[in-house]
Amino acid sequence: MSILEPHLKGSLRPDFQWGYATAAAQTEGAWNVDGKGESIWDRLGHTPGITKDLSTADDATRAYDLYKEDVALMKSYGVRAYRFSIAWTRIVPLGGKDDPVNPKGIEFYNNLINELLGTGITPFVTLFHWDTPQTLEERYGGMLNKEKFTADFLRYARVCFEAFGDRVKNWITFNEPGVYSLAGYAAGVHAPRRSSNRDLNPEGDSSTEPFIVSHTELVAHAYCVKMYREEFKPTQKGIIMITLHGNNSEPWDAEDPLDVEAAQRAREFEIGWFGDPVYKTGDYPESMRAQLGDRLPRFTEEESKLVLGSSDFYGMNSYTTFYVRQKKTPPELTDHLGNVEKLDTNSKGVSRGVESDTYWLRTCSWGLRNLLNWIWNRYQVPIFMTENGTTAKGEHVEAPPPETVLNDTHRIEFFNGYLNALASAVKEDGVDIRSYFAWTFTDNWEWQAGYTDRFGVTWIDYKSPERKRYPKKSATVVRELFEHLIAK
Ligand code: PNW
Repeated sequence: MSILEPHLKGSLRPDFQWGYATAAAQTEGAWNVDGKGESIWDRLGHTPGITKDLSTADDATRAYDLYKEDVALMKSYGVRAYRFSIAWTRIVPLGGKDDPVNPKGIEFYNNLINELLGTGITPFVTLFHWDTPQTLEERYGGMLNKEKFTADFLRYARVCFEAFGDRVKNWITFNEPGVYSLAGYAAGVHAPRRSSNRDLNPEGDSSTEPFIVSHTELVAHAYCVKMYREEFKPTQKGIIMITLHGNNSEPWDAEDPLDVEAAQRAREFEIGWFGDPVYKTGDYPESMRAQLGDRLPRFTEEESKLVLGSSDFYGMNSYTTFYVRQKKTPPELTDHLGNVEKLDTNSKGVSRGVESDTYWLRTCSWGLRNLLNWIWNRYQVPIFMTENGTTAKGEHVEAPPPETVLNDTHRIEFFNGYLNALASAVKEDGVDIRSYFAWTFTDNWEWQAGYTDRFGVTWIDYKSPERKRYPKKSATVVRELFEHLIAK
């Protein structure tokens, strides 16, 4: 059941945008249909023994074929907006600036956008949600090559602005540059699977590459925004931003100044890494430079000027909170967290929250409110929440899913807690929040975890050819919450 707090009624602005977020590689399927090229996630999925359930995203939820049904279902969920990503390899199959554009790819997103607008749903479009063209990875190492990658990305973005910008007014350049670089180049578990761990990856260097790749993302983002603002915004009049990941960090022992400092440093390593260059200083946080030295790239003067102020709003993805304890040993070369441990309980034994079906994710709604305040105080930029949600245990069952699965109380409690925390941050703390996209619309392909992590408010029967969709109760609860929280 939804928890409608009387004192929070109408606390969100009347034009507050809400809906669900998805990504192309996790939902579309049709991986090689209608001229689509191969992405690094297609390659990963097709490499034997890599994904947790040995699955591929070849068909995923079949959102490419079923987009009309999906838009209708979303409409029935009451959404005002939908955040999806464009697959670069559908638009430019080989990825490069001189490679041909695929008209079938343009046609698909035109159809999707028109279907949404015709239904009264506002599209929020992400240009890059991790699916780098495989060809670019092979040609020059993808994002390890800043100059070449930026040029290719700009051309792809230009094609998108030209084709869709008459109707798309909300753009997101990169989704979570930090998760892309940390999971792909530090841990080496996401595509393109590089790290210093030779048991896992034949190539890579976790002590340098994550920082190089993130630098490329920031610079490519900034040039993309410059292009949009100069060439498209005057006529198209849209907004453009980057979406940053960031979980909340709290001190393990709130009375220990070292842990208090450690929690602050953890937030700087995770969030300030991108937030400071874009919204605050045009450079990386001092704490990162102090620990990483020359392994952290330096912005040229031109880059720094371009990056600072390059995002109209703060695009924010956040899921959970960790307790953070200062490490007593000097930082290792492969450390990217700020020399801290991230723990499930604090010094008093209090848990960071109820477990989900995803190892890193626990429910902690007060943590979201703290983090919203931290971001607002540090950057003073209005926030668009672009992702937040959870998995729930016990949803891996045979179809048809029983009532106990569709009545997804864990997810319902998550959304009740987080949305009331968000509304409290707006109403009581004065944080300026403009949107909320729940992750996610339907269960989907959770990257290397395959289909094992079900984040959807819609349960999917992966065994049925039509990937039959079953609404979970949380879809209704989210709607009721927003009907209550948004001012009329
Ligand atoms: C996001 N973490 O990734 C992505 O944008 C989505 O594509 C993904 O499906 C979703 O969250 C759920 O995982 C994250 O470890 C991955 O904190 C990991 C973390 C956060 C976000």
